[in-house]
Amino acid sequence: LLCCGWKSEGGTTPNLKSIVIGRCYNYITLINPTFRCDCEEVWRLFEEAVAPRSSCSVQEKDYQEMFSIMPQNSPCHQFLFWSKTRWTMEAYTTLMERVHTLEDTLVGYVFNQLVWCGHQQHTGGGFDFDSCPEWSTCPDHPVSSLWRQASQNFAETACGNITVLLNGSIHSAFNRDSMFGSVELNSLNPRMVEYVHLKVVSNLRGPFIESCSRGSIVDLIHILQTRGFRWTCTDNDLNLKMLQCIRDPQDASCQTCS
Ligand code: ZNA
Repeated sequence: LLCCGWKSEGGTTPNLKSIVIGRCYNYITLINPTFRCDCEEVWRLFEEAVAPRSSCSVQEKDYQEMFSIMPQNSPCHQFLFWSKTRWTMEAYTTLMERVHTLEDTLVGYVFNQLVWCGHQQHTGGGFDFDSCPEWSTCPDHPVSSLWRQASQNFAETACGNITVLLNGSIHSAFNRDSMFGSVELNSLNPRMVEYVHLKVVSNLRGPFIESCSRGSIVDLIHILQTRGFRWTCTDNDLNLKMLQCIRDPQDASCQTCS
């Protein structure tokens, strides 16, 4: 549509095929060289799941074949879950060793932040690079379906100590409609998980809306307790605060060591 100007937004990510295959090779070559995977086959099975279907009708099961060649068996190190805290998650995982997120698995790494969908009406095949529907307007959205399946697989294998990063500057920090609230929490196994460590992180200048003792996080703690998880909850994790202060050293709350 446009050459060399601003990209049009909202459709399938441009160069999707090159990005998917390239990230896959990057993962198996440089990030996790012990991992075996046929990256061309990943693309083929992905395209086969998405392209023939209209943009609101790709279900988790349609990705089944692709998932079968992308095993998600992570060793039992520190699993990290997050909801509405992408920046914090990225900063935290960059600096902390042995913290494992869905984005560290092959499928999470390959599809992180990509957008894709088939054409809306008929099914002549191919991807729609001009526009894709919002998640909220279709339950069988091709992107959310893939993440639901990936998130379920990831949470089912979670073991040991797991950490959950939640956003204290919003209402419903724990949202039953989010991936964490609707998929991951239900897939955690209390017999495999030692402790659930909740960390609530608010913007330095607020607003300070939810905390370990306020709002939806209280409900989350109640659910964890009922399901037999051991848990802790921290409102002002010093490591997270320091990361925020590296980004924003001028903030008044970063002028003292507290
Ligand atoms: N890496 C990703 O692109 C991605 C990762 C996308 C969706 C889910 N995940 C998993 S689920 C992630 O590893 C976390 O463990 C889980 C967080 O999901 P959440 O609780 O729903 O939290 P969130 O912050 O609302 O969503 C996470 C990411 O999903 C966002 O950063 C967006 O990239 C994407 N997303 C969520 N809702 C929408 C959306 N993208 C487009 N439209 C939406 N309505």
